Amino acid sequence: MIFSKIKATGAYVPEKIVTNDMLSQYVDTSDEWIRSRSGIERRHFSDGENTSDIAAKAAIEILKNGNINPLDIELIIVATVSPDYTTPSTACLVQSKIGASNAVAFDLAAACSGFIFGFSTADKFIKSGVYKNALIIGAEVLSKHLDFNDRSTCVLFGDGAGGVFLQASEEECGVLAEELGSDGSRGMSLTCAEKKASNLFNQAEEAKDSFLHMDGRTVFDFATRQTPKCILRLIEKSSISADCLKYVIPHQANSRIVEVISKKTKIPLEKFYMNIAEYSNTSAATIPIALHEMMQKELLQQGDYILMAGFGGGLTWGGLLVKI
Ligand code: 4VN
Repeated sequence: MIFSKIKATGAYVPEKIVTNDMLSQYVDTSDEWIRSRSGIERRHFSDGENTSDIAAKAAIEILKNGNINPLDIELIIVATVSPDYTTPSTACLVQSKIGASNAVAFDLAAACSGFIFGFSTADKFIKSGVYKNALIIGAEVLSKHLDFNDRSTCVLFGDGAGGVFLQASEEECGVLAEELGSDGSRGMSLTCAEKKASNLFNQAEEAKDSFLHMDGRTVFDFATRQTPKCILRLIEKSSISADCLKYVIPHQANSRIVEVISKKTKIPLEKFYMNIAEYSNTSAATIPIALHEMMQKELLQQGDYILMAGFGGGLTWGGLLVKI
């Protein structure tokens, strides 16, 4: 049996830090409001770099950390809902920027679950023997889609990129169990950049804007109901008990949601890694940025079991139980 081992991790966030206080000079909000309702203290905003630029910087960091030659990369998946273009894909732009000319590259759109869906997809390519390795990156420049007149949403999101390099391995490691799901019927509660069907013969009215719109209540309720179920099912499916988990890495959407998930799953809050204070919600990038930070802090060692859980736009959810 072939497994997909995490050979290296990496991340990159734009240098520009925007604190809650800085934001409240432009938006009718306050540090107190943002901090108490979401756990966010600051976020990083692009100063002109686009999604492929920050994704490529994260990729270069991953290659450096794993001492990997870009020409050896066989598959590149970029999970993003804020691509530079519809085509070329962000993954193709990254391929070119890092010189991975032997790789096949494509984007995957699953919003906040994108990194989990991408990791799962790459794992199947590796387990089937089709590819021996894969670079999976979650990258978003959400600041370009924020409506700074919508104070309930624009304070919650930021920019960043992170990822992993997976390699075929004979030892039991990588994805040991997974639980992915979608509910398109509730998809309209989180939308970004609608494109209307309009042409010479059928002139639909233009889409109003390309902003990220969120019905926070609905998405919040979804996350607090669906994510605990997903985590409990995932643990049940696997042969690993919750006590054996070193850490849970949840999508960093809101620290209060994580408190609910902890209560409902009876997994102690201390096991949930959180860094939303620093980066806010970077959608597909939150989980790989957190994973890389944990590796750098040496919070994770070979053989440790972790559970990663994404949930959000689509609506989608996905959990992976991974052995480092
Ligand atoms: C998952 C979730 C969220 C999300 C939804 C709502 C929300 C985050 C609404 C109420 C507000 C505080 C903030 Cl749960 C977003 C995504 C997208 O990645 C995924 N915060 N809030 C308040 O308290 O009034």
